[in-house]
Amino acid sequence: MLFLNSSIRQNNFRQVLLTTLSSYTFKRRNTIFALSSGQGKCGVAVIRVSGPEAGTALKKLTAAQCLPRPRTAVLREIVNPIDKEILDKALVLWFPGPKSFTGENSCEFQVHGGHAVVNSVLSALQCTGLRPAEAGEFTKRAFLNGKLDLTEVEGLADLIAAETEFQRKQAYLQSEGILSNMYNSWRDILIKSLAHVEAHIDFEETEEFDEQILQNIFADIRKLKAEISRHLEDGCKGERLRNGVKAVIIGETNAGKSSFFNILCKKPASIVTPIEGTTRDVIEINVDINGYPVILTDTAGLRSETKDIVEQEGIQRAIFQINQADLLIYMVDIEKLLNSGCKTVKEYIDRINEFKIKHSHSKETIIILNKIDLIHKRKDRMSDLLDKENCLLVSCKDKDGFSAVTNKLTEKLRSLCLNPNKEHPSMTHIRHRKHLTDCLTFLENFEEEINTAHVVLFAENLRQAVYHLGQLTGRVTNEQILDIIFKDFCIGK
Ligand SMILES: Nc1nc2c(ncn2[C@@H]2O[C@H](COP(=O)(O)OP(=O)(O)OP(=O)(O)O)[C@@H](O)[C@H]2O)c(=O)[nH]1
Ligand SMILES: [Mg+2]
Repeated sequence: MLFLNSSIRQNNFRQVLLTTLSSYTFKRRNTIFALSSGQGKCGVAVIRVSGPEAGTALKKLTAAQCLPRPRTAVLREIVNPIDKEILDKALVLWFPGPKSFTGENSCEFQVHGGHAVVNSVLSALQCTGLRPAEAGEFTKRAFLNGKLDLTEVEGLADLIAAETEFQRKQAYLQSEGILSNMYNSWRDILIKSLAHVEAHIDFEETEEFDEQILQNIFADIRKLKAEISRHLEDGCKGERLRNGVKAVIIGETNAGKSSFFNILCKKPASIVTPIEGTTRDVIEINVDINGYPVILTDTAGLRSETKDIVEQEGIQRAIFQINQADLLIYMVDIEKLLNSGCKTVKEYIDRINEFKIKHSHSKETIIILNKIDLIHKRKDRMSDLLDKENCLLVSCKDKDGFSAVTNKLTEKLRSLCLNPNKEHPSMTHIRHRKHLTDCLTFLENFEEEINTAHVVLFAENLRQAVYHLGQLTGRVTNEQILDIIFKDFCIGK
């Protein structure tokens, strides 16, 4: 029978202890409070309290001898504990730890949402010796008390920040532990393998060791390595969905880029004039297209003949944007196309692409032929010219052809982002990619060592791989990493 080797146990214990000690600072024993609903006038505002004194504070502010039933909303008068003046009548809730969001004793006041009411209750809480919470402190306590791991914390932050339906869906799944479950199952495989290898080291000289066990470990690690590699090769879809797809509108001057941009943004964000070279700066607006987040970008028209140095700078910026883009929207003035004598749209685009835009061929591209209102009589000529798969005909003037544009954009966005699902969760942060890549490197080293039969090196590589997976979920961590993750939360969460 194999037992966890003592050095693994010591290592794990040390990691847990270090994490715990650094977390249980004096600050953490304080009871904290904050307005958890948004700032500003509203119907109901939620004030949250967490820490050992939460129950006492609740009793003082409700002038009550005993606490309400756990997790049951009750209507109470809220008083100033010093002069007993009634501040408001509110719903209050009592959440004894560990069955609370933070894992600590907590309570909630659902007061009327005016500035004066909220401020008076916050001041009353401060009078009882509580201190205002820092940004993300409730969630940090939930993490430190083992209620959430780091990927769940990140999911929660993303859920609060989510602006589109698919961002919400992805963030919700992550906050519910879909990534943690997968990473923890991988970590379990590694820990089991490490335990066996360590046992092999311990018993090798004194006992007969079953070689088959090592062979099974090699097979498990090979399988896990393939699984992690597959997960890493997701084309950054989860990260793109979280951050927004960068869609850059490019093309010649006067093609109608800014007109098109304004229609998709539903506001006149970019200046439109008949003068060539109107747009110079890069203009970005976040838009929601059928649940996908898009960073829509308008750019200066591409032309080489300009002597205007401001426009030249604008063109350089446009080229920079093209290289950053996930999706290019190429605008063409259809009248110019028909007058060009080109046989296909592609030939026309290649001809005007004097800027030899790098990588553009490898990027997802939609070609928009604009100003069809000007060529109605010549429409019959169009069918020979068009690459029907990739060209869309629109008129920004008449707002014609835009439902096809939305459909095409949605189709492209679906392939650029993941449609979040439980079966194949995607990484959403660059941090995940880094730790998984480091983990994989040690698994690759492990495989390379197989032929050398250096069992001590097997163990060291597995230990490092476990360490990097631990960093991913926060089983192994340090204050610096925590500060980076929690600083993005608002106060009261
Ligand atoms: N007839 C017609 N005119 C259009 C259409 N779309 C845009 N225009 C006009 O074309 C001119 C140029 O439009 P913009 O949207 O500023 O073009 P742009 O590509 O952003 O131009 P630059 O910023 O100079 O590169 C303006 O006078 C628009 O009103 C269209 O569908 N039909
Ligand atoms: Mg423009």
